[in-house]
Amino acid sequence: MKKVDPRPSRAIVAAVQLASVSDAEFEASLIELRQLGKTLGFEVAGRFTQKRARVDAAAYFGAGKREELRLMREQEGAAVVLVDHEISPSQSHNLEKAVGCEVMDRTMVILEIFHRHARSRYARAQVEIARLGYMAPRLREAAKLAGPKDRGRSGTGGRSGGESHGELDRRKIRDRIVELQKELDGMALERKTQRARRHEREGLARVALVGYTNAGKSTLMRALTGSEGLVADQLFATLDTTVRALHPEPVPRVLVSDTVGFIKNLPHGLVTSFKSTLDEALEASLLAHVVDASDPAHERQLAVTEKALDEIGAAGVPRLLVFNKIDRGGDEAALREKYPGCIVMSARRPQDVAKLREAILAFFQKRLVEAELFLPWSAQKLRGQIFATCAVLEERPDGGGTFLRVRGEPEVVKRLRAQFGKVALHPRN
Ligand SMILES: Nc1nc2c(ncn2[C@@H]2O[C@H](COP(=O)(O)OP(=O)(O)OP(=O)(O)O)[C@@H](O)[C@H]2O)c(=O)[nH]1
Ligand SMILES: [Mg+2]
Repeated sequence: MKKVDPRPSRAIVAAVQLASVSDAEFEASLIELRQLGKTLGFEVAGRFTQKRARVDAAAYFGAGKREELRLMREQEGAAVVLVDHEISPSQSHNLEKAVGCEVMDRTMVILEIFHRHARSRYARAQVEIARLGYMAPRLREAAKLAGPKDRGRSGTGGRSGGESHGELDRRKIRDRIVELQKELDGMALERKTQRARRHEREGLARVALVGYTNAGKSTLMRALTGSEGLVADQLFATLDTTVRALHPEPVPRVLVSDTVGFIKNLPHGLVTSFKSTLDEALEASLLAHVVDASDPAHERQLAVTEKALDEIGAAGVPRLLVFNKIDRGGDEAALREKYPGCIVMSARRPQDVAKLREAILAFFQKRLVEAELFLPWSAQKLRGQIFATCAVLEERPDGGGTFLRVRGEPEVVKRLRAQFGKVALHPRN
């Protein structure tokens, strides 16, 4: 059996600081890359930076710096260099040659995390498409660098005569992407039907927890719903949207969804998967935007999240701004002044979670409407549905059935009326 080395591989984080990037921004980004590296299981052994007007076209760092980086990585015994930019296949190849170890750019690091954390069939397919899209041009580059020698080399099998290794791989990638996309389209349809059914069953009051990665969304989800979602001090612990009812349950119920986190410079291929994963969140009537108040970079993180929300079409959805982790740091008074109406809290304090719950409930209570419905004896089996989706304020027998005075989401009340028409249900006023 192969022995697994228990020691984590060592990595160096490396970046060129462009003239347009402030020191603070540059630092925050490197710290984030370090966290991304840790999430992948690397022990980050050092950092290496260079100021430049633009990155070196051939190998990202200039020639002298490449040599310095090689020495540093040898001294540190690092097995990989993590680069804080998306670099081209040839830059990556040349840099690897110069420093003598594997180079992963920011995009590849994020893709790898997504790959490892994807659980559902849906998330897996999304991430695989993004990875294939990233790999395709790199394979082309590798084939070019390998030159004509590569032609005719065996190993892949099933290759038709005259086709080079690289061409074959590219064709396979294209086919696989088409196949995956078909699978995804099917799943998307299925999810849509499921969502519609759930709406019918459970009503429409829905709040989505959104925000930068590691802000504490899943922790709040657990605290608000009493569920056991995955919480981890990692970036992108959550990749799938999960939905649970607020617990203890108010009437009508409120559903809470936990969503994938945002990050700056999200790889292009993943933007699409974010969109579909977030579709569910977009159907929420309220977005609780969770921000890590203790992170010195929280303002930038907040801005990245807001921009991403705009891009996926959520600009118009009402927001509740939630500054979390205040027990770890952050200036509560300054936050309250700068963001009126925000909630400043710690997911670790039950009384704070209760306050968040109240704020969410208050939002939904405001929207509720009251209606009177008449339910004939012949339609009593619908009682369950009414009780599940509305608060029943009064109930009295009346002639051939029951009058119910209910309070519920406007859409739910409207649907109850439309669904059963005047025969089974008579709304009054
Ligand atoms: N001190 C402190 N730590 C917190 C608080 N809320 C969450 N955490 C910790 O922060 C880390 C990230 O929490 P998660 O709930 O996984 O964050 P997330 O937003 O779901 O992250 P992703 O799924 O990666 O996007 C975990 O280690 C939590 O225990 C808080 O209020 N105070
Ligand atoms: Mg999470």
